[in-house]
Amino acid sequence: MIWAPEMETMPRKELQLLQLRRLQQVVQRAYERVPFTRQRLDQAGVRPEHIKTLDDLGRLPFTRKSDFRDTYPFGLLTVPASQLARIHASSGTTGKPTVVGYTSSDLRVWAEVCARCLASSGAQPGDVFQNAYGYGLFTGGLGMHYGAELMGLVVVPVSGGNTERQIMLLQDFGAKIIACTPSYALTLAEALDARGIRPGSLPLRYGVLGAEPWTEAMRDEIERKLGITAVNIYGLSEVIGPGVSNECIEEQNGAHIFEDHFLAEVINPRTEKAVEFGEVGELVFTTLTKEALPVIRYCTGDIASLDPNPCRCGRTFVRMSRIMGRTDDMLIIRGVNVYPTQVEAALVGVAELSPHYQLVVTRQRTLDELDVSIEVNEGFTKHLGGTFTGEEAEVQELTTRCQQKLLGVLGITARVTLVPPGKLPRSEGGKLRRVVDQRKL
Ligand code: DLL
Repeated sequence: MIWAPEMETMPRKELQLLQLRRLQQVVQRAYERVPFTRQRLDQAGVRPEHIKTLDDLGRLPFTRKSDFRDTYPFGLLTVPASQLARIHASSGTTGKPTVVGYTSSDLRVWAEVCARCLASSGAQPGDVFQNAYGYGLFTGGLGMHYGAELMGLVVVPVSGGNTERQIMLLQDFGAKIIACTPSYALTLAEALDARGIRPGSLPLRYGVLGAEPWTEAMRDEIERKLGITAVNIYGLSEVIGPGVSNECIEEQNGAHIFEDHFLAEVINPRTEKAVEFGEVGELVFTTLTKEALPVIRYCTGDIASLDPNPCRCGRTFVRMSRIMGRTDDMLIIRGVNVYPTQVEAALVGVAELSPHYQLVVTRQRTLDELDVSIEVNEGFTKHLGGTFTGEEAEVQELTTRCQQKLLGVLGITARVTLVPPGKLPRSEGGKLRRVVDQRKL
């Protein structure tokens, strides 16, 4: 279902007028109230009244993660901290977290976009919704919680982790829709399997999965193992949290960006110029309705492309591709750009393997080495008589096959290690870190 049809199916021309009006207001507000932003605009020689068309967006300076760090904790707010209704924070790469604040009006907008996400993921008012995103400073849990309440779902606020209890609640409360990270969805699938619970025996039908990168191959695994339709939800704290975009169940092919609230651009991160629709680059967002913390041209570090083609679901909002990687988790190995998701796309789905893998990058003197560990599945272990040691001819053959696949996709040779089922780290409820770059340590 479409939660807000008057917005989500608005003709593009009308939408652009709305966006322009909101953009003008937001730039004005930030310029008047945030000394940091005023200084940035002054330096760039732009004043709010210069924004006459949507194309003038390109004249505004970018905002970056480092700007949050430099103004920690409240320097980017348009209101005194005493006027906030809530504060969230996400872990920064170094030391201090990235802090984001919301007024009560912001919380209403946030609930609205999260309600839209749930509706486009298959939820109907009255459905039981198991919310397995972490509650707390992380935006996932509370963001989805209020969206779900707004749309009339029956919320089970279980938060992340505690798989035993998750399963009991899935069985006893009969959630039809679940929200969690894709890696945690796999953890749940495995736990159900280990207890001999057939997914078909549960009322669970839909998954709203995101907060970390995943691939189509991973979607296939999750859908098959949990017996659900899984869609991708995207968002980030600096822009609002979950609810920036969400796939529709009709197409499951790109997440509609809620463009009445968030203006999207894709730029080439080197030249900082906008790229064409369909071309891959860095996602940049400008918030159009946020009060406490409007962000202007926030460079997300997330790599994706935009698709303006009409969608079967009827929404007129552009769709963004999956996040193909990040400008900063992009590994450069022997001069070649490598994204962990490329490894996932190459190996997940190989019949003998399970979807659990880890990348370790090391440097022997001057040469970078990429080690990819991936688990074989139970079937393969059984086929070897249950004694997986890594030395059999079949193991050698499979290793070589994986190496060749990786070479084909990455263009570099990786060392592949097949490991027995259950040996690699699992998501314990939140985002899973799949890359260990020992070159930096
Ligand atoms: O992860 C918000 C969120 C919660 C999104 C629940 C979806 C569901 P942060 O902790 O600030 O916020 O992390 C934001 O996570 O810049 C991306 O790199 C990554 N990310 C979020 N969603 C996706 C996704 C939340 N669907 C950062 N695919 C973003 C790939 C994602 N990466």
